[in-house]
Amino acid sequence: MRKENQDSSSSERGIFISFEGSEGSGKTTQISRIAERFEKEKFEVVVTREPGGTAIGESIRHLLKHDDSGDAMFPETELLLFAAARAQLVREVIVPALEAGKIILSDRYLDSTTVYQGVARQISSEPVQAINNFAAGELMPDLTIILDVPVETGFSRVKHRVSDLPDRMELESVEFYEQVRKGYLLLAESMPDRFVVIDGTEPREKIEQRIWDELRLRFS
Ligand code: T5A
Repeated sequence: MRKENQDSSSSERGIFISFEGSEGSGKTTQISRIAERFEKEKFEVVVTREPGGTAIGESIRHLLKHDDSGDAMFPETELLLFAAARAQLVREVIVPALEAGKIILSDRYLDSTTVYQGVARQISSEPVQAINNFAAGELMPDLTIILDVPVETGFSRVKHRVSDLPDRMELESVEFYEQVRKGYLLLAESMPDRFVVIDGTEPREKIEQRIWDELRLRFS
């Protein structure tokens, strides 16, 4: 785990892996497959998601995605709500699990804010970074997997979902999601040590194997 002031000599600490990508890129699908793989190897795994993963975070998720009042939400409010959900998740779930030596698989983390609120909503990077760091308490993932798919592919996958209406974020334009995709790829390019970009258009099994190979390589 990369954390300010961490005791790097401890062999007990877990591993924190986040999954990123736009809607329908296959994060949830791969997280559940990778969790199963870890469990087969007798690791303790904690799967979580953003926004959400705690009672407070799930309430904020509802507000951000489904509540009618969301229609009047300003980008700055949105940024702070995502950060608030994260602040709770980090302290209530992620840090304790890491300290207990578990593997954390998180469906999104602070890079989502950098890309969605920073790049796509065009909030300037200074407040976005400062708020991200404050909420996360400087806790960064050991590895971030980006599942990259063309916007149309993600849209068509999400459209075929059994669930009913699109949520507030899913009503955004194609251009917005083009920015999201571009934002992720630029971020990965700027921090190749932490990020791995995987082609999310491949069959599920192939992507799973690619992720597993990467995890074995990095964390043997
Ligand atoms: N957000 C979030 C911000 O703006 N800022 C932030 O800081 C944070 C944390 C979260 C929303 O909030 C935004 C981003 C989002 O708009 P969410 O419901 O959690 O909302 O949305 P997503 O994380 O995008 O979840 P999705 O369910 O839409 O996408 P996934 O999890 O990437 O995709 P998944 O696995 O559910 O798969 C979608 C469909 O595709 C199929 C699956 O079976 C499923 O039907 N599929 C494949 N089909 C073909 N080939 C493959 N390889 C496939 N993999 C999966």
